[in-house]
Amino acid sequence: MTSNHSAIAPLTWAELQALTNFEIDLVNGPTNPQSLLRLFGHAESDVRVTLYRDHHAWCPYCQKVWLWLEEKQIPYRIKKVTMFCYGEKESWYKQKVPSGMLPALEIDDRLITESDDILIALEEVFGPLVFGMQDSRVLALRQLERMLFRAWCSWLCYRPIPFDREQKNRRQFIEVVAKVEAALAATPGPYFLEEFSTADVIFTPYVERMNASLYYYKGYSLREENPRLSAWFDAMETRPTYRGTQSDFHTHAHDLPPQMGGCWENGEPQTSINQQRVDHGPWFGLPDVTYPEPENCRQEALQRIIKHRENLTKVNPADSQLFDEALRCALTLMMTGKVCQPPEGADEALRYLRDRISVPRDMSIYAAKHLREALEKTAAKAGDRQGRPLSTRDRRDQNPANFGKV
Ligand SMILES: N[C@@H](CCC(=O)N[C@@H](CS)C(=O)NCC(=O)O)C(=O)O
Repeated sequence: MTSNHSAIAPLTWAELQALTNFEIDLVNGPTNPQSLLRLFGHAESDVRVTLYRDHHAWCPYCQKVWLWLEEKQIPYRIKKVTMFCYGEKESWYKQKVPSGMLPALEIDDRLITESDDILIALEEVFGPLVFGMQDSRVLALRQLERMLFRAWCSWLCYRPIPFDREQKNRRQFIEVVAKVEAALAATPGPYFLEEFSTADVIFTPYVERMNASLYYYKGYSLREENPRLSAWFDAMETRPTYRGTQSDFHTHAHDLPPQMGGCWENGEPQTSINQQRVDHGPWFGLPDVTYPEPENCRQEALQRIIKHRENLTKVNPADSQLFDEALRCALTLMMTGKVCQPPEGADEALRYLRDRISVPRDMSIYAAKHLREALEKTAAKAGDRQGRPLSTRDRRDQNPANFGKV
């Protein structure tokens, strides 16, 4: 393997470490996927709730319960479980929940499954999140959310045969979106009811996944084409709770196919443009986020890579030394703006990682954008080979067993 060193050598790991002091308080600080205990200033002895959710911080039904607990600031523990498409389900969890389905929640010694039942049980003990799950207006909105979900699945996940089915599915989805726009317009603020409430929590997981998947597979920008939904997304992004759970287009576009049993792209020119953008950048400016970028997101990305660099090296198909040097080139660029010539083969190695950054599991949305950009710019200096393609059947390449399971 030959190396084509330029005048600027990549920083060493020690030099890189000196450039970040990113740290958050996992127990009492902002919402984030790494926490295993959340106290919100309470004592540990106050904890009555355990949430069982996926390692990957991807499961939409888990996001719903997660967001609710964070909004209500209920002290809770988190136990992480592997989803089938990422790896082996833990046997201790199968003993507790034989179906292996997530989320599950314990309040004191009572085990509850099914996300809506979980929210109802939580309300019984801790009170509603402004409006309760059984409130007549929330019930109507819950039905609307399921209607939107079904219209989305019909459009995204079923093969469009006969050929006019695609247009029909699109029309049907847009008709339901019009009902959602009308529901949002029925109150003066940006949320579904007079103030942020459980109704917004109910819509969050799938509206986020719809925004990503329809942009990528259908060339349709839900957030940009619908003013009320756009204002709703903006309002959600003012909430640190939502920011902590928020994913990006790349993660959703490539995690949905194995979960949904396939996503059908419509082959339209706008779809190809959007796919190119989500997969190859530029990632800044995509309608997956609009709040102003926090100052320390490069430091966050660097800290997360440093923490997992040995595991990242082990799972990368490239030679370890090559990957180590290539990665330091990318991180040097991200932190200093200085370009280093990466070793030969860095294009495949770095793009392998670029395609496997999972948001929010690995880092927050802006940190991931900076990292993807630095990996891509550095890879481009080595060549145009892409990394091993992502499977649409499973995501065992993301097996949490390879990452110390946190
Ligand atoms: N109706 C259930 C649906 C839960 C569900 O479908 N969970 C999926 C993840 S999104 C699951 O646990 N699948 C098993 C697995 O992937 O391991 C609820 O609302 O909680």
